[in-house]
Amino acid sequence: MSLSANRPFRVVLLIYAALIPALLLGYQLAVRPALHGIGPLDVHATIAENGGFQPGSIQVQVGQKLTLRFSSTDLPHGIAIGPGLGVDLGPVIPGKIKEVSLSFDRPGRYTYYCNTWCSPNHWRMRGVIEVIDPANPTPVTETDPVIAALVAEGVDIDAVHAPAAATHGHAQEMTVSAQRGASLVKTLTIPPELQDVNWRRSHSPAQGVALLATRNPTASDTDLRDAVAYLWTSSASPETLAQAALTYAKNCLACHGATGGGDGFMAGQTAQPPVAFSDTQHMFTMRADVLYAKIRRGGMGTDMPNWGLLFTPEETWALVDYLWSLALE
Ligand code: HEC
Ligand SMILES: [Cu+2]
Repeated sequence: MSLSANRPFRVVLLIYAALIPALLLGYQLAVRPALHGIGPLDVHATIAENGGFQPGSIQVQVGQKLTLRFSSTDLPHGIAIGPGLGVDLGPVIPGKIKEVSLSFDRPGRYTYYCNTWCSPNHWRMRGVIEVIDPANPTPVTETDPVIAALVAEGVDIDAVHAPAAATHGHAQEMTVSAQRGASLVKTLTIPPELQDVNWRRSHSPAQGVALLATRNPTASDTDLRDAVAYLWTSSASPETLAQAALTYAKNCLACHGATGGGDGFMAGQTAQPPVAFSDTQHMFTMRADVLYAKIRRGGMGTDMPNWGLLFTPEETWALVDYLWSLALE
């Protein structure tokens, strides 16, 4: 009995013998650099026309703690940092301060930006956090596989299309009901492609209708369109859509309108009219991967900002799914 009672003690001793050096090493690697953090660093916000954020860029090392203190000298600005950090500090009112501490576990570029419409050039209010790894200083260039695939396929992401206004006021507007489609898909023959999210992302709803028609030759156009509308809006969870709706309201509504009518309060001031996502006929011709690429890259010379520096690929797909819900539900 006394022998076996000794064993747990020895095990505990061994664990401690290994743990203490590990803790010391961990302290050297992780805690010490963090103690020599940056800040609190004051970041002043003014409208883009008066210089935007000062400073406009910050460099930090991997693992280093960065503390930022945002203040505004003119109007309330909304402060968020992305992509993928989940930092949204809400409004910074002149005279008040919002502070945040961050540390990054890998090199890359992050953006602090305003998400409250504050001036005609509001969306240009952006600053860069560059995270470098001193042990591995070559900058990481990440290519987006979705955009690379589009380029390889020869799709012109910047192709100019007829302004949204041209499709308005025409005889009959296309309407669809995804809800009706939900029961139709149970009776129609759905080809495997249409059940594959990757196929749906790289094809337009119009192409979906054409494919569905080959398997269901007696179905009416309305039935085919409603079924496709259901399939195209069925990928995202309600939680994802709710989050995307918030992102849309803060960043896109000003131009594209609350319900995607292309009629936001800034719509009259852009070089080209913002696309109306509620225009079902137009959206039936669009591919999700092209919408994704346009959101991430923006439109050259059209005043459509680029959002690839603010949102993760997942957040961008969620926005695309939200646009489908505006177009097809
Ligand atoms: C400053 C105004 C403005 C803001 C803000 C804006 N957009 Fe746009 N957007 C435009 C304009 C203008 C176009 C039309 C570009 C063109 O004609 O190719 C456009 C085009 C697009 C397109 C291409 C649609 C198509 O059918 O070709 C997508 C997708 C899009 N915007 C999504 C978004 C999302 C998502 C947001 C918010 C994260 C956003 N936009 C914010 C102005 C804006
Ligand atoms: Cu702003």
